[in-house]
Amino acid sequence: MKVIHVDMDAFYASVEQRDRPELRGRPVVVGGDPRSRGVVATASYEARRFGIHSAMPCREAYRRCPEAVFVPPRMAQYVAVGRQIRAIFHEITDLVEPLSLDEAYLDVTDNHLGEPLARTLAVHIKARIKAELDLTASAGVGPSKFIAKIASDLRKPDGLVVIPPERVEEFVATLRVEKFWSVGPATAKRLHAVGIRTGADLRARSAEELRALLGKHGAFLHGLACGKDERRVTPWREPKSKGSERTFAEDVRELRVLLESLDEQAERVLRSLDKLERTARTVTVKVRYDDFTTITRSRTLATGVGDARTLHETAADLLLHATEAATRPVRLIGVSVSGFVHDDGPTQLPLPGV
Ligand code: DCP
Ligand code: MG
Repeated sequence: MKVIHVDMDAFYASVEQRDRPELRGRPVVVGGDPRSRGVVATASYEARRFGIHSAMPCREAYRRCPEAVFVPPRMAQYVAVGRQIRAIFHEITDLVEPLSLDEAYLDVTDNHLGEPLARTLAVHIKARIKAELDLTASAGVGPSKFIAKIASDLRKPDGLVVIPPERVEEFVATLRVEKFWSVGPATAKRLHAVGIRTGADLRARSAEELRALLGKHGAFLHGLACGKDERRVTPWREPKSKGSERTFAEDVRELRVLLESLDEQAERVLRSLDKLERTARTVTVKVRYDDFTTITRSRTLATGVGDARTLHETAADLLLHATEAATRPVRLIGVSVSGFVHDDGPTQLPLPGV
């Protein structure tokens, strides 16, 4: 497997410096107001020299560098840039697994450019991000996700580190356990307590010994230390529908109760559609009667369902006119939407977790 991990440098701050040239070369802190209780989302590399970092209270950041420029985040802009970055990735391979707005794994073992050298692809991606978006990214190349991710972090900013398979062993040997995927402060502490500080220390122990110490996790870490990481790059797939359903504690005969439940569910479904930045044209109502017979009734609208009210009204209409709800007791009721249309233009790539 050939994996590239790409991570943008000081992402939010770099976008601000790009869009506001007067901020270039200056310490920039993206986050809350320095007088507020907010925390730092990220800091430009100029600000990091003062010891400012993500998750630090803004007040502390101000104390460390009063001349820093504090900028409120513009999420919509970062989402838009994240989408542009992702579009570049998708020109290389379909196997893109985003970890956040500014970070993704790419499995380039087979790629759309037919390029055998992952390093060449990483150079190409960085160059395109620079040329088209005027931003810098760091990339790591390796035979697994684990290696690629650590590599991308080694020479930030604007870094490129390639760890070929034959160098994995020595690379992992010198890694501190804190750097290992899945090792948080608590695990690190337990490992330190028994004298395990590096990948080499992990390898020197048997898988059984590590299992005795940390359970399954221990065996997994032993595998990582031996260069074993079988995790695939799994692209995020857009769901084909979004729905909600509710089983009642007791079968329901009153229409009012069914309609109230539909109302609640319509809200919920719309919220998840908003998250996906999608609207949908087909509304489906599902009803399960007291004898477990289950029916679905759908209607496709001319345009996308834009608000909870339209969704609720369509669902209620289906329930009243196309089902036997209320004349028969109902055990479960649900509403779902499908037939997604894009909110703003058909060329967008979906963004998970935003
Ligand atoms: N972020 C945040 N809060 C955090 C960490 C990150 O809001 N505690 C946001 C701001 C970052 C973005 O996510 O710009 C990406 O996070 P990274 O960890 O990749 O950090 P940066 O891209 O800012 O810097 P680096 O160059 O170290 O990757
Ligand atoms: Mg980053």
